[in-house]
Amino acid sequence: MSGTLRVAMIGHGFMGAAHSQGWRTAQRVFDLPVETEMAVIVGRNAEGVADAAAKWGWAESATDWREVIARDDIDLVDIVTPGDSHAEIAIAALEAGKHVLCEKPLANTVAEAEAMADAAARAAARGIRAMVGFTYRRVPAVTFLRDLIAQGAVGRIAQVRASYRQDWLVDPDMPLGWRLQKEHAGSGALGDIGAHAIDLAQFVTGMQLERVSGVVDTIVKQRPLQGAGSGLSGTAAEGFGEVSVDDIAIFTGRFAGGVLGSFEATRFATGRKNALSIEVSGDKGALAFDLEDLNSLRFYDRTAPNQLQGFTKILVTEPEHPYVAAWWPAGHTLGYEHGFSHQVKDLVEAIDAGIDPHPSFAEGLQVQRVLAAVEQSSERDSGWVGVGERTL
Ligand code: SOE
Repeated sequence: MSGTLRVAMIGHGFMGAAHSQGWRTAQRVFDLPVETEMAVIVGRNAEGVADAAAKWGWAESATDWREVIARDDIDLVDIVTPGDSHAEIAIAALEAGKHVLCEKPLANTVAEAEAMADAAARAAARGIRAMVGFTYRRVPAVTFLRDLIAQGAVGRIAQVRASYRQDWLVDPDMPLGWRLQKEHAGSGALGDIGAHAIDLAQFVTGMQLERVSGVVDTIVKQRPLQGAGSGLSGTAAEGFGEVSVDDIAIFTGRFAGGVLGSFEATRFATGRKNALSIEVSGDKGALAFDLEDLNSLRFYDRTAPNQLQGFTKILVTEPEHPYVAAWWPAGHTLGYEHGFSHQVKDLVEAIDAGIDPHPSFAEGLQVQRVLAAVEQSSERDSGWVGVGERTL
């Protein structure tokens, strides 16, 4: 690596915009140990990717990711494509000696995720780092919630509730974008947003899911084909196609140590736009977070005098809170995009320090195993499935 970390980003959809924001802003806000350079953005559509480069601040655009990965003047590859290409690109990049940041879920299947985790382990032995983009870990209120739990604020954990609820599929005219096609996305609400809820629950509690029991369902089975645009912003064209993924996933999970968790991932929660929420209940108190109110936490202190008990809203906007000091004066709020800058900061610092960043590909693989186990439980039509039992 030169004194500068030269980044290539593969993909230029919604996540491309979000990650670009992170690369552009992190180095201006945080005192990073190495400079970062937005060297090249890659996409199949030459015109579209050139526009993205100009708009988001990439020095160059290109259409062939293999050529870009082979370049000596690239140090890190950021993968923001749909899940069906994560494994191929990430493994090739790691083998070419590039650090990798890969969007979630890590892959579309457990087998792919295993191959990626193996490649990351081999690369780590050569000082090459890999990280998966579960960005919500880096919302200051979430990181702070994790810290509070680790410090014992809720005491002994008794129960965990995690859900990620959206409503963009309630509209039957919403076209059949790649997120609704199994061959591109792997699964539906389960992998796209349930993966975030799983990662968050395991991250904040420090406990891993060992068994799950759940059910997935598809409410609208056919949708208009997608015409212009792509992903979440595509428009409908003539004709209909089959939805091959779940719209809703609901499951219970047993963490190591026996604690129970309940999970919900849905794109049919009418009125819930982007509600990722988690609540952890313990014998000393409880902590809750909701992405729709992301600058705060709710804390219930069971050790307080009875007459003072009740959930208290903590504003996570102070310099003592994780990441916050670098931004605005105390009391000023942050939003969705800031997690992407925090992700860049933590990744760059880990690379510079020569340590493996988190969430690692091994952690991404474990989430993938949970997703597969939920699907298997649903296919069996009831009952617990061990995480890791399904290998595909
Ligand atoms: C769409 O469901 C989506 O953009 C997800 O793909 C992201 O992972 C999530 O952060 C927001 O919603």
